Parts: sequence; C-alpha cells; structure tokens
Amino acid sequence: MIGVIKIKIAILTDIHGNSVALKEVIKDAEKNNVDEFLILGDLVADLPFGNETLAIIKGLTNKVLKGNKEQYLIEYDKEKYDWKNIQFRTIKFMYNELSKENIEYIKKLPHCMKLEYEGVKLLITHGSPKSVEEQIHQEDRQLLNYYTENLEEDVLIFGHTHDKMWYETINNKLVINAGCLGVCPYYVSQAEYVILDINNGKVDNIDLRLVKYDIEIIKKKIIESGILEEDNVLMNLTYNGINGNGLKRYEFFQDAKKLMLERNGKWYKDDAKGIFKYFKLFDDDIWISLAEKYKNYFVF
Ligand SMILES: [Mn+2]
Repeated sequence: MIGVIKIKIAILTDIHGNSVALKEVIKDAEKNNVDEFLILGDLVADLPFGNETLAIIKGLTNKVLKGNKEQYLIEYDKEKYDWKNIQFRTIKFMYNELSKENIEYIKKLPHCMKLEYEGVKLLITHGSPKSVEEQIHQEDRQLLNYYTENLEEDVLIFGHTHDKMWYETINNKLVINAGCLGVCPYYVSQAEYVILDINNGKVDNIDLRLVKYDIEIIKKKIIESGILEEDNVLMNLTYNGINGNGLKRYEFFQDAKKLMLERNGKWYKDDAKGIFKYFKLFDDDIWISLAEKYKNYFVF
C-alpha cells in the first residue's frame, strides 16, 4: 500500500541582507515541520549583513534564485564602475563587503527554477518569468493573464514587488506572491514568508506567515558595519521601512522621481549600460536636498 505523501515547503523571498529576520523565519519554519526551503532572490543588499545572510542560505538549501539586487552586483563585478554618485556608494559598499567566494556564488544563481513535488509542478522566479526586474502586482490583470494562460506548471511563485503576500487562482493556475522577508514595509519589524502544503499530489494549504524579529539588533549591526559613513540616507530609508515609517521611504522616492522628471523628462539618470540598465540613479543634488527635507524621520 502506498502511503499519503505530504510535503511542506517554505518560500522565502526578498531577504535583502536581513540575517536577523531570516534566522527567526527559519526557526518558525522548523517549528512548523517544513521539509524544504525555496529562496526567490534579493538575498543581499539594502542591509549590510551580506556574508552572514549568504552563509545561512547556503546551509539551508540549494534551491536559490537571484534577484535584481544580485544582478546589480553581478553587473558591478564586470565593470567595477568608478561612479561618484552618492546613491551608488551603497551598492559599492554591498559589493565590497561580500567575500570573493560569495560573489562567485551569486554569479551562478539562476533566474527561474522548475520544480516538481509529487506531481505538482512549480515555476519559481524573483520578478517574472521574463525578467528579475519586472514587477507583477495583483492588480496587473493583463500581465497575470499573460503569464498564466500558457503556463506549463501548476503553480507560479514570485516576489520582488514587496506587496503584502497574496495568492489567487488564475486560468486554473495557482499564483503566489510570497511578499518580503527582510524589508517588509507594512509592519514594524516583521517578516513575511509562505508555507505551501502539498498533500497527495495537490496543494492543500497555503499559509501566509508573519514572524517578529528584534530591530534593535539590526540597528546595532548597521552602526557597526560602517555603512553610515558611506551613505546614511539609503540606510535611514531602509531602517524606516522596517520600523513603521515605510510611507516616508515611499514619499522620498516619489519626490525624487518627480524632481528628476521635471528636470530631465525622465525619472532617473540616463546611463543605460551595464549596471545602470538596472540600478536607477537620481542626481546628487536632488538626493541631498531630499535628505535634508526628510531628516526629521531619520534615525541615524
Ligand atoms: Mn527585487
């Protein structure tokens, strides 16, 4: 007699270097008897604890994808741009903090992965099946229709948008956005991740989980990392994002885009080669003036 086969899969996306949140999520997943971890990219960059984060990930699973943040670092590795823009200092810092071995590790990560568990076929990606950068929001009905109508697999899973976790059946396919683990802007120091239960050849439960972590540890680690001497603006915006002030982070970027658009007719600096195809920069003076405008919301 063949027994009923059950498997529990934890889906983690958009860790962004938050090793503190990652450790808490792993504890929660293990308490819930998870058999397998899938990690959907944006492993590092935003918070400067990249090597620690990658050490945990490597010990957890080899089912790991790259995100747009890894793509920035891969592009930077090719050219080693001597770029003076203030906003770029963060990406340079994140690159320089990673070990050579970890740079080689992220260079080998795939953009998509096809998996099969007891007859249930999954396609996992960071942004979309086409690109690490494309965003799929739940209101983008045309895009969702496009990616599900000819989908070979039963389930499409992604992250990248930092929208609240959601799932929906579209064209008979299960679509899951696994939210954001490391810099989730909707809660104070809480991480999102998803547990998928596959039972006897069917998905029979989807658990959207929220896990608390200690933001004071992160604050201390940010100060120790030295990144604040490079660019305290982006780090303040990131910290605000996980500390209940996510809206200010959003407003800052909306202001910056508006000012760039007024000045250049385009919301970012036009250097469409290498890393700058992906990593969008604002003019330094706009960045500095907004840092001044928002300084009352800054912690560092
Ligand atoms: Mn992303």
